Amino acid sequence: MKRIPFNTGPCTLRSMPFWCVGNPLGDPFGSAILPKIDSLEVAQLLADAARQGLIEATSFHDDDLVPWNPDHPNDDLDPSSETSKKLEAIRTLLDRAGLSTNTATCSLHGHPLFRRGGLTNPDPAIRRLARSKVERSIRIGHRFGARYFTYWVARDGFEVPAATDWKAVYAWLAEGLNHAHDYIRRQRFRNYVGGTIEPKPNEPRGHMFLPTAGHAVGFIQSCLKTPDFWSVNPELLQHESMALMNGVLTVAYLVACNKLAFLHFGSQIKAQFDNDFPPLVGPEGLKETVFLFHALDRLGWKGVVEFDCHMLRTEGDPDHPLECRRGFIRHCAIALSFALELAGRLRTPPFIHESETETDLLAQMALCGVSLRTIEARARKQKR
Ligand code: XLS
Ligand code: MG
Repeated sequence: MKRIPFNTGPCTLRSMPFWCVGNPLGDPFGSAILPKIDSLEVAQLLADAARQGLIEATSFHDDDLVPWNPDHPNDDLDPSSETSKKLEAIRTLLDRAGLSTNTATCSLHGHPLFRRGGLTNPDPAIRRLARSKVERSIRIGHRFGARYFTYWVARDGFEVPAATDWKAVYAWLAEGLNHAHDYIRRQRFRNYVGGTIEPKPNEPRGHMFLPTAGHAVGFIQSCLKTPDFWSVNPELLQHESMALMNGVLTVAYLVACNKLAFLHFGSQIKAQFDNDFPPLVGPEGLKETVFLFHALDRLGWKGVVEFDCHMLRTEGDPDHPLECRRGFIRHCAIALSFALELAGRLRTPPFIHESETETDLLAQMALCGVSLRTIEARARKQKR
């Protein structure tokens, strides 16, 4: 299989997380299409993709790798536990394929115990449990040499404003994130270059407490003890588009604030609930995606592009659950290279024309490999 070039422009490393490859393609109105596969099988698919030159890194939630039992929150510390053995087996597979770990994140969304949130759960016992699950995720991330610890806002939000303790929620959130930072420092886990916040505006019903990149930066600067430790990983186009934000502006803003850690990358129909289309797939988003990479290039930002999307439900093949997942990884890699290639075409001036309309049209012509001269020549020919 041909290697796919990627290391042009802003992208230094491509990461494909466990949760994207393992995803069984259920949605609120339809059950899973693919059988769930074991984390070792996912690791094997990722390792194969790395050998084929499609990705260089991965990421995971704790639960993507090993199950969590609230009665044994420190099982990973016992080298003879099933958890430790499984983690080591996965690590060996990834190491042998040369895959590094971009970020470790804690699943505070899946387990029914967290149905009223994780770090902002109104029950202090559940908040404590959430913090201990964060600690375990941080330890797992350390084992894999993860560069970041990520907090995705997940179910920390509200469905009923009247039932929300507005005086407390942001203090709880700050307490939880400060705790994550302190734990990393106390344990002297030097693999972590920092923590990231991944904002998201809503889930099918709830509003989330950190809806956009702007909210996340404001929270980091004003409410957290160590603002320098924290930055943001926006999910583009998805999460910002859900709130009708523009991804180009989001990355430019985050770079200006020195808060862009890495990208979560996929595609999205504006104002819909999280589509998680693969990059460039679906009915819209091409222009925004290309201009987003173009902006990053002009700003001189370089970093990890992490896919965060799912294959189309129509492409889930229950009879070939591994093959269709391989295809999905390859499509993501192709889409990223395609977007970078198109963004590279925009580098050629002239761009800043007196007319903004002309600037936009010329930029898009450069993108599509069409020149004004060809269009005018064709028009002249038709007249004759
Ligand atoms: C969901 C999020 C999630 C995070 C990882 O919408 O994108 O997948 O990125 O916790
Ligand atoms: Mg994401």
